Amino acid sequence: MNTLSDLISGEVRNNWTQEQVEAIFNLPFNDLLYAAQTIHRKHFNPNEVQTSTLLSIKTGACPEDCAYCPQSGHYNTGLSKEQLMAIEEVLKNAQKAKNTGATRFCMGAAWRSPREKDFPVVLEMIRGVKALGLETCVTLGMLNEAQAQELKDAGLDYYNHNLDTSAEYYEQIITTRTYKDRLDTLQNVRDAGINVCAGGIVGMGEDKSDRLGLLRELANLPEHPQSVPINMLVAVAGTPLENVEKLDTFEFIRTIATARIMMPKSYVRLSAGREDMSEETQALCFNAGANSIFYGDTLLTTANPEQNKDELLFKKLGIVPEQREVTQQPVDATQQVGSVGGVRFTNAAL
Ligand code: SAM
Ligand code: DTB
Ligand code: SF4
Repeated sequence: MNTLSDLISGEVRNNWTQEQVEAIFNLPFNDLLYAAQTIHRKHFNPNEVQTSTLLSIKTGACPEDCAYCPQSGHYNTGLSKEQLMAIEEVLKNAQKAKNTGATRFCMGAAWRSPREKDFPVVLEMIRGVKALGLETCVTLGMLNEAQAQELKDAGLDYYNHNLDTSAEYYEQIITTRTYKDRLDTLQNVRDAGINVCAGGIVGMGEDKSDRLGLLRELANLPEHPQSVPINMLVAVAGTPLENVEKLDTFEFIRTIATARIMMPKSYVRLSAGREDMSEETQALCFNAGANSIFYGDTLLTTANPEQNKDELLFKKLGIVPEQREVTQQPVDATQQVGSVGGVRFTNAAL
């Protein structure tokens, strides 16, 4: 039997029950934030936030039917479709991101899975971005074992692939690929030795039990994802979720805090949805253990707070962007603070 204090002890576990997750999530708000912040401080500098910049390298006309996504070809969101971006254009954007202080460059493609003819181009982009001294992340849809291995060989640091929601709610959101497909891709990424970036979206009309279920699925993976993006739905006109009821802000903050407690050593990213969040909400998310953001004026196709707004917020909160030194060492995915993904941390704020 686990007592409540066992549940919030910060032990790394992969066998959470729904009841246990619920007990954490439903703690009085102050107790929840205190527990999350206490655990956070055991593994991270509480005044540092990791910054990643996103770029859509192939936009729109996606064959999948993800109900939240402006890039799905199933819905008319008025998005102009684009072909795979030229390598030079990607590198120009990456250099710009580096100049603004981002430490990771994430390239996203609106694909079900990468096509054979495009894949070598993406490998080249990864090599090029890495050569600029940035960490690399891509999100390209489903991967098989061989593709994961090729990405690893090209030096990829992180692969983003989200579970999106609970196994139970999933079919309300996507019908063109299964939950198991997603788990299989995550396994291929993990087996190739690439750091896993996996999270989900809240505010899609799901129940609280689905938010708990998403966190349970993520924390019960064989290894906790090194990076856990928690997205607040960006409701885009033309998608089936356009008019979904907004999620209460405290439910969002509770989701972040519960993720921090259940996956103590993972980076928890306050991801999409910041454009509509007050500074105070974001500050509470950092207090709840979020320690990563997307940095730059756009996410993939929707708006993100402008860089100077984020700089100002960081200044007000005494937060500094986490500095990383890319070493080109082979990936050691042991989730140790100080060496995640072959990257050494230099602790700027200490
Ligand atoms: N096509 C690839 C895939 O889905 O696997 C990669 C790109 S996809 C846009 C990456 C993730 O962005 C999705 O899994 C989803 O979690 C998130 N996302 C997409 N649209 C969103 C929205 N409107 N609001 C919040 N998150 C969103
Ligand atoms: C993630 O979890 N969120 C990012 C990233 N991974 C690829 C994407 C958010 C997309 C929001 C909608 C858009 O801008 O198109
Ligand atoms: Fe396609 Fe990814 Fe959007 Fe789904 S989330 S429609 S797979 S781009």
